[in-house]
Amino acid sequence: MRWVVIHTLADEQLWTGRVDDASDPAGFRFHQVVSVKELDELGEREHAFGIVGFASDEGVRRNKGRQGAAQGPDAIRQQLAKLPYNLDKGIVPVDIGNVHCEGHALEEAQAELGRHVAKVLDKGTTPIIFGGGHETLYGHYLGARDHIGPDKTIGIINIDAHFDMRDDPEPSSGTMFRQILEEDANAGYLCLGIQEFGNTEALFATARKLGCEYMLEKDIAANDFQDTFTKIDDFSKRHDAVMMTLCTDSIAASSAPGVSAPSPLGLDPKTVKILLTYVARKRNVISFDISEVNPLVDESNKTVKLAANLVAETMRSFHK
Ligand SMILES: [Mn+2]
Repeated sequence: MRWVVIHTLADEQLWTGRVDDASDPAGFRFHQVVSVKELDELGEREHAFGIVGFASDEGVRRNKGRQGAAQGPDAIRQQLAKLPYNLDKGIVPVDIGNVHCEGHALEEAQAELGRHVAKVLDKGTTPIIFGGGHETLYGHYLGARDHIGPDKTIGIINIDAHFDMRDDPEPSSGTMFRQILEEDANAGYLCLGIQEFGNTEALFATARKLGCEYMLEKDIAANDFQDTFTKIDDFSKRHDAVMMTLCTDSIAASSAPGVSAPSPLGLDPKTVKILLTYVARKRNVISFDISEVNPLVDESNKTVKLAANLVAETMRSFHK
């Protein structure tokens, strides 16, 4: 039988929370400004950001991880809803709902996510994608590539403990960057936060062979971030468009236990905030996804809360 890919409108009930002030925008929280719309209702440059959820952990299942990231998009919405809306009040975010991966139809769901992302970009709106396992990134990439066309160069900056370049025959949450670099001669890959004991020597060799640029977790914050910033500057300059993706398992397990594969020696969350906000300021950054938030294995919702805060910080920094 063939599984279908389903799109659902975001539940308005997710965008609720405390009301400090019902009329003064200075007192608003996210739930008071985010509107829920169908993709087809988006106007030209009507919204600064378009939130799209990818309710999938099929890639995590195929990669033999702990499933639950399909619950990520709605959990992140619920937490983000409660945060103060300390962003530009002019053009506000819109939520166009979730693309669901039903059954094992990952490739179809990624293609559908790509159609959503491309359409949001075509409307002059910045996609903010809530995963989903890190297989979200592949759908994100399809949409970004479709939007910019085949000839422009696209650079992907990934904050991750893992390369996600496995040589498995079936696409999963561990294969996306190998897929992209093998298929797309105009794509570049910069990975920040690699754990030495999170990847085999063979994966390091694959990364080097396919031209992946990377920085180890232990080197990111050294020299007051100057080496990292230089690397990001150089990488951004070499690509027409840049996409950004955060694999939440790059963050230390003490701060982000709610992921499929926790990193005991992962990055400090404040370091990740610095990386996200630095990259978001680049003029040619076009989109962002946060992946691998798994509410089912979280502790006291702290990974979900961290994710919502990182999303808000990233949105506030976009093109600033
Ligand atoms: Mn990853």
